[in-house]
Amino acid sequence: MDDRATQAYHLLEETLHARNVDVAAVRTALKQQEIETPSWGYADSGTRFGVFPQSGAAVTIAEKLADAAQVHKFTGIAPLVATHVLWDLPDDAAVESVPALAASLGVRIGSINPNVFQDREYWMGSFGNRNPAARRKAVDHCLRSVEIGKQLKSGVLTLWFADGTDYPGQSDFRERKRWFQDCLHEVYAAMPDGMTMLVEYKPFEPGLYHTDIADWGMSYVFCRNLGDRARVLVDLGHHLPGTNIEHIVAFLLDEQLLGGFHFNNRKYADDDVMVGSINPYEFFLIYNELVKEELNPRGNPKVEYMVDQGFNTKKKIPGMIQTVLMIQRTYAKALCVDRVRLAEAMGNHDVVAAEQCLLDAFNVDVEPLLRRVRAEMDVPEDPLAAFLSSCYQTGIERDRGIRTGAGGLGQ
Ligand code: AFD
Ligand code: MN
Ligand code: MN
Repeated sequence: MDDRATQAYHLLEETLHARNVDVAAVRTALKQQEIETPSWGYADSGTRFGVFPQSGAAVTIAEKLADAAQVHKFTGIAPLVATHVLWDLPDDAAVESVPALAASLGVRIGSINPNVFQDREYWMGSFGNRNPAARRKAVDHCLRSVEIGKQLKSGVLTLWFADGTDYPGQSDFRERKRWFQDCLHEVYAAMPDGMTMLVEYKPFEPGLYHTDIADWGMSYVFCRNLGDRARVLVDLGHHLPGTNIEHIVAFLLDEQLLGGFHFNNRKYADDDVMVGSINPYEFFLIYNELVKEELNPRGNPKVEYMVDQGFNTKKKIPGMIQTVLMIQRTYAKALCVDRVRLAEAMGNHDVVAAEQCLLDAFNVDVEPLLRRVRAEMDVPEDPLAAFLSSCYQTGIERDRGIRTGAGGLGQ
């Protein structure tokens, strides 16, 4: 760190000490942060109106791991990579190639994502399909995903279902609920003790009239009925406008059922744009609840911090670095809340002072703190600038060019 950066850090340290913040503990927490980036974020995905393949986009799992490893190399806090079974691990050879490859790149496999939403048989659903053969196919694919998780030493099976209906009368809600429960039970029973099932919810898309796991409550009920290794996955883009997500997060934490996140942000729908890019204060308020649990643990098991984003108009690796830095910055801000003053203000019903505690933390320029932490972690103080000045992006564009295949949505 140069002298100006050092001076800025010490000024910030003074401010935080005056706000009852244990700066040494904050630096430790920031160094322990681990974020999972998705393999599909490095490949071409697109929208339902088309895919615009990018030069250098990853196609194979080897390329996706290599690109993810760059994000970890420059940020130091993104060692985990989510895999999507059909897009990344289509055969045993691909699965067998992963452990050595990941180890050589300094990354680890995070969650395993089955895909029960693209094959022809799933036209009318997977676990919610009236046809038992379709349900059988979906369960078998999830059972294979559990086996892959064992092989890759993944402790997390993340389940998202596109199941739903387009019109009233198309299907019976309660019949589908029972098919889901039975199928989930079979997959849950096959998981080894060290594996956790995260059940994701989404109120809309692709089902136009209903989706079978539409909100946190439905996921909660399924998880409760399964056992203590099933927990709720909160995808930030999966809420209707106006939903208070930080309240849902707090409620799930209190129930010890918060399994993890798919970080992204939305302006209109499930846009999968960069987390915090549209509503950074909401993201801060979510992290405020997570930090409260960290400082005063009440039993919620380990939370998985997973990114679920695609990049159509951004270049993918720099876009993912921006995302990881946004998550790091937001976590740092939440760690800067003066919780002594906040508790006093709450106790006195002093609403202005209470809100001001959060606003003060949100408005802290944490960059001097992050630069100090990065220097101590021996990663670049400006990870994005460092990556952009490296030759990696030009290298993959030269070597890979524009291709199609193995991206999200089966490109
Ligand atoms: C889509 C779904 C859901 C899922 C993700 C990866 O909406 O968020 O987690 O694809 O399969 O974004
Ligand atoms: Mn998701
Ligand atoms: Mn989504």
